Amino acid sequence: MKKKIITGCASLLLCVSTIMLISCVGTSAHEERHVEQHIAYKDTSTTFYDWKKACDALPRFNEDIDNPMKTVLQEDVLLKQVDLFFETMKAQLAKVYWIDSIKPSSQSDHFQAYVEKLMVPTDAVIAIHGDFHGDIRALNRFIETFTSRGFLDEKNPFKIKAKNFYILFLGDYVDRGWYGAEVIYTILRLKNENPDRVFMTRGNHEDAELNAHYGFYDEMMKKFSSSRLLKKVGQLYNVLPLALYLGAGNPNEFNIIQCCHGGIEIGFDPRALLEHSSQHAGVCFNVLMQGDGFKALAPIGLASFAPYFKNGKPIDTANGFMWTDFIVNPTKALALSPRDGYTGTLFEYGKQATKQLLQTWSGSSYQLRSIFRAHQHSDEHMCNRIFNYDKLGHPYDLGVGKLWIDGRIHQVAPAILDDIAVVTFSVAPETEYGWPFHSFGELHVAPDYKDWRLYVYQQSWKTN
Ligand SMILES: [Mn+2]
Repeated sequence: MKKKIITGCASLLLCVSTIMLISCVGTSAHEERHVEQHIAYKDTSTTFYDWKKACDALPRFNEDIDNPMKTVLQEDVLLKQVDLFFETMKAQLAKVYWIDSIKPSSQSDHFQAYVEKLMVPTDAVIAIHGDFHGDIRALNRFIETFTSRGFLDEKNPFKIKAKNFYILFLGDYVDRGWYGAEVIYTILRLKNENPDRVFMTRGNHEDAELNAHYGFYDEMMKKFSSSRLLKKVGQLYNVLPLALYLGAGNPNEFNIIQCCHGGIEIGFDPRALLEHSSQHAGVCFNVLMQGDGFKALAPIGLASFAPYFKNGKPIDTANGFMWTDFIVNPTKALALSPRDGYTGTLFEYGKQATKQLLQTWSGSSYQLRSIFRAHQHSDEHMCNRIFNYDKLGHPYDLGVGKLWIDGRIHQVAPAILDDIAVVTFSVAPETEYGWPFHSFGELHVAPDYKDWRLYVYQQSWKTN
């Protein structure tokens, strides 16, 4: 396979494999000589290396038209990992400061709309991945990459080794690919091993109704012949936050990025959450739902969208974080979304509206800088930014879409975030989308926002 290195690498510390294409990485990996002894789970003594080997032996996506939905997972192994996750979340949610005292349950049959704010150290490194859609190979490569970088424990790559390292998954773990169960299992191994460092936001495919139409329901029934697991996985979805506001800086002057699957929740005013002094705070969504984001858009002439927002709530609640898209064309401010047939429950946000809302939702002690998200993989203009090369062979946006930087397209890696309001991570390659790249990010925060950097790993990929 072809090996290519994007220009502008200050130093190339490693290649994860000979096919890994990396635009990376200036700082050295954090070394810790003391390696803790891994205590194996009672039920899952499988090491990452055994697990990866077993997954590698499974059929590739679209390799075999009569794929029998093979798995190397046993039902009880996955089930125990899900149960362990509920215990993990029980302890985790108890540690969060809840604005207005309403706290989500650690296991629920009902949709729980909540968001969290997490302050990380100013030297934190955050590995970020967009939609997996059942691509287990992509997830295992992601783990291998950060093991090679020294952030994960080489003895047990499910365990984070570096003090300053975090992992963030942006949702859509299942559907559209063959290995949703394996992806969930692997993500849970990471979360259960590192409860304070691994975060997963909820994508629009973390939904039973979508799973019934886009493959995960069939996958689970064929692999495990049981609806018991599906019920538990549904309860798992309900425990995932809709967004994680990730902050760094000093208490009087810090920067925040909003991390979620889709984008903007127009009725949600995050200021009370973001201003709160707690390092890790949360709020159940309806508590702040009275904030009318359209009022903030009135000064830029977008009050005409206000009729879609009634009685203090959008017509259809709690879907903007999971579903919305952004308009690549920098001259368009706001539009109705084709995803809901232009009925006004969803919007596409342009440069003007997005920047206005980020500014409105900033406070005296912090700036809300950017939205880190995934989700937009059918839109021609966004895909063009993420995946395509220009006539000279330069990638437009280095595998991660950055809006709006038209004057700086083809920028040298790593990305200086500066005034980039929306960062879109791509979907893993072995899915129905069939995208030719695997890419993901490594965010380095800093005391000053001008020093934040986004490194992008990009690997050319062929599914067959
Ligand atoms: Mn999505």
